Amino acid sequence: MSTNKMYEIAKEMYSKIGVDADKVIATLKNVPVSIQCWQGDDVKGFENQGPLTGGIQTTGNYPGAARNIDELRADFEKAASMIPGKKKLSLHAIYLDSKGEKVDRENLKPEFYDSWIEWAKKNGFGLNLDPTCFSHPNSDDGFTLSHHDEKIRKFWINHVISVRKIAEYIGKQMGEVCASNYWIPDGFKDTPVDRKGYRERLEDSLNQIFAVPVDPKYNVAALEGKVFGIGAESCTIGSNDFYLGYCAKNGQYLTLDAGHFHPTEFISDKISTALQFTPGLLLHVSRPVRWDSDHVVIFDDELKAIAQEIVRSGEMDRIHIGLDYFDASINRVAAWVIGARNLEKALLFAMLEPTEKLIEFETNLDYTARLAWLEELKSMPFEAVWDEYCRECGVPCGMDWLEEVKQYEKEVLSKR
Ligand code: RNT
Ligand code: ZN
Repeated sequence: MSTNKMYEIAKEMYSKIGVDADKVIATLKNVPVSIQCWQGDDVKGFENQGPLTGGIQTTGNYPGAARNIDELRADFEKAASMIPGKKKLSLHAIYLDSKGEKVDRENLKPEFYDSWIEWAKKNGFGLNLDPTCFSHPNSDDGFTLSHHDEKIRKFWINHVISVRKIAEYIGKQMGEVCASNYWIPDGFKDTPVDRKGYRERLEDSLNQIFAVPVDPKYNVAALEGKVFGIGAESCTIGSNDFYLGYCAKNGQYLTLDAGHFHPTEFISDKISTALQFTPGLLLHVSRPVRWDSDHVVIFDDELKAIAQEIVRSGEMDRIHIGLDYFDASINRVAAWVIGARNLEKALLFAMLEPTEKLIEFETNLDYTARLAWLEELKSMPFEAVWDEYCRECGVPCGMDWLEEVKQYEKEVLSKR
């Protein structure tokens, strides 16, 4: 049966349960999703050749990683041509284009990002920019914004402030908000004594950073907590509690990364709380496997639950949806495509839900009907709507994209 016919039937079935599939497709097309640039080169960036630090790790040695800006851009363009929907690229400060100029992270200049702006505009992508508080000699002992050494702490405050201004500049150039995720890796390998002192200094650093005004139309910053990192197993200064408190008190955005909690804790359950007490959220949709392993996002129950919470909240404009994973054990372009398509799929799946009807069951204490319907929805003809969405976005349907990636690998990636 042709895709069109299948879609027509699916549409009718969804309309019987009160869901307008055409409308869902039209809405989803305009929901921006951020894709992490760092999947393309194993979080190396273009500032120096130092090791990846901060307690995160990319594992695998699949050939073909991008080695420079041109390769990273070409790879991302390839991936983006297979991902439906409105895309933003999330950059880290270390992906700057300084054209050989030696870089001082304390004083990054907006012009280092001009070529990204030009490229993004040409390709119809949005841009986000994060400060990089890792992979630098000044973070080698594991501390940045909470450091007891005032000189080092000041260095990192200045770095984040310079990125804050550049992010606002990018937002102005792009004519839309540039979101910044602040992830501060600071933590202790072994049990610390002065947790209080480190947390107070982190708070003070953030206060100094947020004292520098930016236009929220062009930049918002979100704070990302974490339970532990490699080499920082005993205490993370910027825990989720710390940031939830900070954001609620100071009116800042909170970041929830799916890999940053204890293995039986899920961010899908945290979205509604965070939305209630903060101005908004940034999501790092990721997939932890036993630890914060940053596996490629798959279409699993938690991904669906995250998407349902986003959609059911009715607050999409307060949520910056982004991906965060880096798998170096498979083709990196495919990693982008698989994870981003899955996130789009999960959003579509969630948007095809008759939420009001389900809420009505719940309110009437008819949990039987609620359960029956939630189960029934899983076998509705969702795939036909997904294919139609891909078709309308001009990206491959079904598995057609894989051949393209294989071809790209043969012609481009394997020659690196
Ligand atoms: C690390 C955080 C952080 C990074 C990126 C590179 O645990 O998740 O978001 O993955 O900033
Ligand atoms: Zn993250």
